[in-house]
Amino acid sequence: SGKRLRVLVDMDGVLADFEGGFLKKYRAKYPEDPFISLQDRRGFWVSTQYGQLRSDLCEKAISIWESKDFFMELEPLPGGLEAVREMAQMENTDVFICTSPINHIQHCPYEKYAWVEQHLGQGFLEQVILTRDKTVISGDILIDDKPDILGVDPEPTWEHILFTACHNKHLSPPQKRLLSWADDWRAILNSRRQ
Ligand code: BVP
Repeated sequence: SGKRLRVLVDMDGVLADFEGGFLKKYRAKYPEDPFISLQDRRGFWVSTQYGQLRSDLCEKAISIWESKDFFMELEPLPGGLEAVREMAQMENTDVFICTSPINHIQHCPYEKYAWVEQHLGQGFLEQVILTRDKTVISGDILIDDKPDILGVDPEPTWEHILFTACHNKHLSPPQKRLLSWADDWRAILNSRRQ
């Protein structure tokens, strides 16, 4: 009974392996340069940590995700596609993929749609929301690996569930966590149903 539950699911770091895809392509393109292992990643912004390692590495890092096929070729994270498909089949449940494209617009927005089409099917394109400001999107739950999700609305409607990633696992966040897609995401959804 009650109203429908709207779940917003982030893409990079939640459904698609941005960190793994980045590191693999960075090491292939810049084999002579230092890199940061996933275990040593700290902070949401890969470019910031690479810039701290050596100033020229910031723009080298950026060149990786600005390249054609970077977003398209990201591997799905374990269990993510299955979870989103299951959510979409649940009664009184609407699921949307809510993701922020990079400002280098040549490839990323197209490839994000193409990735969803390839992995979840053409019908799922109806569920894609590209926005640079997630606070203006209304929902009951936002599952996202970014610790601080800010925008023009100081009081978003959603509860942010922090999805654990290499860059946030050492934090003590105010939010509830989802440790992985093997964790009990169904209980988190049920806790928000009325
Ligand atoms: O499209 C991703 C990659 C990009 O920011 C977007 C984050 O989207 P959400 O996961 O919040 O939806 N991105 C960009 C940089 C640096 C840019 Br300069 C970065 O270090 N990490 C990162 O994810």
